[in-house]
Amino acid sequence: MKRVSLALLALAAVAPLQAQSLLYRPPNLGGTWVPDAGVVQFNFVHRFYVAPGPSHAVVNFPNFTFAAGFGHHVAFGAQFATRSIVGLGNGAQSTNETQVYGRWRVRGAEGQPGFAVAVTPAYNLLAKSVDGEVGVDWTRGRLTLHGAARAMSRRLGQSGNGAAAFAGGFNARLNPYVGVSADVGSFVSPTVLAAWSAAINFVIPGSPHTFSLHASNATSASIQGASQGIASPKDVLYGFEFTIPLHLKRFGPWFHGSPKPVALGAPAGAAIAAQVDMASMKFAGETVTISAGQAVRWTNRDPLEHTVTFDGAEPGSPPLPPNGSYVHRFDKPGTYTYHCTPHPFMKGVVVVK
Ligand SMILES: [Cu+2]
Repeated sequence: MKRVSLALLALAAVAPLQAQSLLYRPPNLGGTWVPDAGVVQFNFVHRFYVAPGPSHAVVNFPNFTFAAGFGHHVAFGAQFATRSIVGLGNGAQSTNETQVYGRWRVRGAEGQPGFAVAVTPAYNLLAKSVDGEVGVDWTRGRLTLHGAARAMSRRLGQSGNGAAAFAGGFNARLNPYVGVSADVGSFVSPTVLAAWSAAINFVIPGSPHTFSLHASNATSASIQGASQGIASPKDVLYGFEFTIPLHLKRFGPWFHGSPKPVALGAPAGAAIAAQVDMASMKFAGETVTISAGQAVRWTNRDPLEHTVTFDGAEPGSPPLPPNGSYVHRFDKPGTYTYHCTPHPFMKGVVVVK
């Protein structure tokens, strides 16, 4: 079915490359990253280690980020981690961490030279903590530097005290498709192991996707999770991130068709002297006046079929589909009344002088 295939095309990533590129963000910094308006960003981070000994079991640390751009440089989103270090501290009932957040990029734009600043208020459901981050980045040529200041009302595992953390990092772009990045983030006091990461980042050519291969010791991407590293049982996790922007307008045909214009009638040499829209089950402009030899164009703006059917002998239109138009030339002076066959209460008049 055509509408489904359009959506599949969107998922098959034929959209042009836009923002939200890992060439402009290291693995553990949200930075000033805001999806464009009408874009839902889905980022998938997967980290793991292989347990030593006879088992060689793979222990996984998946992370998901969903965020939607609402325009005006504002986004709302959520992050989910199923084996978060935030959940390993005292007082945690679970390792399933959810952080909901908003982000407003106050100035700057991704990939543009100069400074960008974003504020990120958040709530960490696992820590029951109101968190926040101010992120700053500075781009010049191939280099982007990042800094972040973080605050939490209830740091998990530390007797419920508030806490502050700082983070910094960089991206260096080797060419338009490949870059390297690294970052470090740490609580101020009491200190635990700082979080760090190092990555090689790729733009997948001809697609809106970016991809990174990285090493890190952070188990989640939340404000708290990106401020501390895991020390045991393994102090290095390897993994990747994959970014998927979904452009909602590509799914438009699922919700409201936008049929192609269809032109009917249109006798040769007809000068169109009046336009009549068929909208909201009415002929807009019930009476139009033209001269003999001129034409009227009717355009159907409704999502259902209408006709232009004359009450006299004048030939009328076939059913006009949504977005269809019909042109009819009037050669003789007179008053031509007409209606819509499926909706006889829709009436109009053409006066030809
Ligand atoms: Cu009608």
